[in-house]
Amino acid sequence: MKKPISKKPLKTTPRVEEAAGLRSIQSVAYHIWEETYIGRGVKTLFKLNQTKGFDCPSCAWPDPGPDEVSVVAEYCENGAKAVAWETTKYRVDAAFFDAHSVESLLDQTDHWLEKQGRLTEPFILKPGSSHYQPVSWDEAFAEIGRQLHQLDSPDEAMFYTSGRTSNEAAFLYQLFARRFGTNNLPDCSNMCHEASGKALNETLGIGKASVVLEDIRETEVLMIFGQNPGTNAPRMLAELQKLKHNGGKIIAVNPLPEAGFMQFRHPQKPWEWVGKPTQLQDLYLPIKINGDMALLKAIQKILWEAEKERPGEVFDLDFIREHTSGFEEVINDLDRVQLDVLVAATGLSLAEIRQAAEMLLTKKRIIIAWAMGITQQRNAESTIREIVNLLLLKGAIGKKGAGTLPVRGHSNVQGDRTMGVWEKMPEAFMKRLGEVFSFSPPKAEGIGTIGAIQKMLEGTGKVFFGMGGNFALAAPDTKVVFDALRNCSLTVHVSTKLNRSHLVHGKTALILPCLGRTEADLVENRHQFVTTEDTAGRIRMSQGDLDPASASLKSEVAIVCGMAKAVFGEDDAIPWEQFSSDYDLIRDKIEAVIPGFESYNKRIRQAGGFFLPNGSRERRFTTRTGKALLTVNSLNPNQLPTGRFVLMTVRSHDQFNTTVYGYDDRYRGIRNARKVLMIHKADMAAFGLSQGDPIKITSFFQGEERVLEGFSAVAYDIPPGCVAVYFPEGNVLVAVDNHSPESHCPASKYIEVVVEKINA
Ligand SMILES: Nc1nc2c(c(=O)[nH]1)N[C@H]1C(S)=C(S)[C@@H](COP(=O)(O)OP(=O)(O)OC[C@H]3O[C@@H](n4cnc5c(=O)[nH]c(N)nc54)[C@H](O)[C@@H]3O)O[C@H]1N2
Ligand SMILES: Nc1nc2c(c(=O)[nH]1)N[C@H]1C(S)=C(S)[C@@H](COP(=O)(O)OP(=O)(O)OC[C@H]3O[C@@H](n4cnc5c(=O)[nH]c(N)nc54)[C@H](O)[C@@H]3O)O[C@H]1N2
Ligand SMILES: [Mo]
Repeated sequence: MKKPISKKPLKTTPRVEEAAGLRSIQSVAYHIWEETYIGRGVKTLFKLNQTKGFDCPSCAWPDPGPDEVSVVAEYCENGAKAVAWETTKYRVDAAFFDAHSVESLLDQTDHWLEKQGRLTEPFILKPGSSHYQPVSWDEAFAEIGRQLHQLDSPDEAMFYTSGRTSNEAAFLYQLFARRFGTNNLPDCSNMCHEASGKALNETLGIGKASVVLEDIRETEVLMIFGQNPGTNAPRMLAELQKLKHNGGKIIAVNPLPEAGFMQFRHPQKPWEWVGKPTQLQDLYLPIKINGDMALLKAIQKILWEAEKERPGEVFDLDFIREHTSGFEEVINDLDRVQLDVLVAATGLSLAEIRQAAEMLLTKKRIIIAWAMGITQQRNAESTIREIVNLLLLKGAIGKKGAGTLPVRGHSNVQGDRTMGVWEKMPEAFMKRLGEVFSFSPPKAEGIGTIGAIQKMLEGTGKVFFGMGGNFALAAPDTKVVFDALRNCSLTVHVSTKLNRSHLVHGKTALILPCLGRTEADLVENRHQFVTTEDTAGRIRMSQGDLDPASASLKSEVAIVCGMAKAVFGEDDAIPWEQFSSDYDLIRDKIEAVIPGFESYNKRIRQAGGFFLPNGSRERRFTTRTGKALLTVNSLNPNQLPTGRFVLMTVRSHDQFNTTVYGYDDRYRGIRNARKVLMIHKADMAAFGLSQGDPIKITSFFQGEERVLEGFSAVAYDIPPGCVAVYFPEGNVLVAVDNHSPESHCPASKYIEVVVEKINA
């Protein structure tokens, strides 16, 4: 985090580059060349997202069905980068840790840490020592067992999950935690789509997307709120292109004009690399940060006025009557709210909003997609309920070409939740888990990410176990999280690569290196495969076939089972040993516990896998009223003292969450730098800032201040009053208590800040 990696000066180009195309192929080639042996890298890419291959470790965008799998690999630039990063030729071994103390590693950048390569064997940092040293797997598991048994209560342990973990490993992991006696299962979803799960469950009875890939091609209008698919779900662009070819329209709502929406060339269709790219967006609405709820309400109000004039032509009254509750209340609210108040809260003009409403007016097949721009907000849940309102008023759910599309992030984050990685799983799941494994799961609700940080700070959270991820940098309030982790008696991380969470550690620390997605998982000479769930709820198998980065790696499944044997003894009633030698046995148990997995082992072996049941796709709304809920959400516009900005933290094109591949944000024209603040040129002028000026950013939350220095100002096409920095650097500014009201999703896109020029 400290040393700048690049000696090259910051460069910006005003032009927003086109997305994908030849440039992305060049970038893929570069990353494969840099990181891996060319044969290994190319072989791997051809196995990506194929029926008999592995699931891309990058995003959770759905793969095409079995009939559509092309002969060419289904990959994108950033998926390829993720693969190159995992299949690297570099290694972090015992000699590496001999040469580098933890203290010296703390001075290195996050890019440098991961760039050192794959971890080769388990390592331990003993109390008071300066260097990690090798430790046997048995000794590592025994240490975990000793420390867990020393706790006064199982609730002093926390078991975090990042969303790359397979269904099989996640199921055993949550079983392990609950068998140990705690529901403390924080996960990356707590910081990601938690608000979507909350608001969708409440209003529609299911917290997942209601659409499948085919729906996108058939929609008349797709609205995309707060998502940058060109970088974070690049394969989505190819679907948007199909939608356009079918005559569909796209409305992009985003404070930034993201390249992916403007000009797209299919990276796997060379004939598109020259000539005119596809302009994906038909209407771009440069919304003020957190202005989305007001926009959604304004659109509904305009549609309602039109509906009153032409009854039945705008709203789907039959659907509303048959399938929803709350209509009267919602239209009364729409009558009450004033359009000019709503418009003012968006930062858009009335004409722009009318244009959006006009595009929706008579349309019946509408999809609304969203991601972190909506969920990491102080109004997240209300905004998502307004998305649902708009779809319900149009009857645009549970039919072809229509519905909700919360685009998931990590490749198996959705599957991990389905498997029970959640601090508050519903009672039916807990009951069934107890029946199938003959034990009493803990009753008390566990803690999520925010709760975990608080617990560690208070000293009642003593053992932090991370199944993947990089909690130290991903969680909000970096300095506070560092203090929290350092307060633990034991921190354990199951990882593929070295990261900051290994260096910001408890009294004792363990690094347990695991196989990646691309690698063969051989148990007693038999290949095991795992399964994952994508954004559209499709379950598929994933099987790597590369030789593992080191012979001492274990699969995540084997790690959970090894730890379980050390903690519960060899004679535990749960057959951990058998589970780790045959993953079919785990799937049989998943089938026994979780609805929708009937004939799991059989159906997963069919090409393309299978879809989980989805009530909202079939207009079965399992809510408290038995109908889809139209809700009234009161407006909560931004109110900032003069001189303050709202800051959002976003991903660059060269990263996967806390993994920094490089220092260029190609699509945004920013090069050789990550410590930049994007700010409107009028705001720059008003605050006396020039391009590249060194600045200090101070954030304010409930009377507290947090400071970030060493940044430069960059003029950018962003609404006045809004500014942006990159995640994870910006996490220093996110107060741990600054989160959405209902699901406690960190508001990492809503941070009040002041920007000041400093003398270099
Ligand atoms: N290559 C790559 N792929 C990834 C990831 C990665 O880091 N790299 N991360 C994965 C994960 S875990 C996730 S969750 C997803 C994240 O995917 P995204 O949600 O696309 O990620 P962010 O960069 O956080 O982008 C949020 C977008 O929201 C916009 N935004 C911010 N505030 C607001 C607002 O108030 N209103 C609106 N309408 N828009 C707003 C920003 O300008 C930005 O375009 O991607 C996944 N895929
Ligand atoms: N300010 C701010 N904070 C954010 C966000 C934001 O937009 N702004 N986004 C949030 C979101 S959406 C998310 S999802 C979280 C992400 O939070 P995390 O999931 O905790 O973080 P990652 O950066 O994805 O984790 C990277 C590490 O995972 C390990 N790893 C990689 N592959 C594997 C594997 O196959 N198995 C195992 N066991 N380990 C592996 C590597 O060691 C790597 O260093 O961050 C959140 N934090
Ligand atoms: Mo995420």
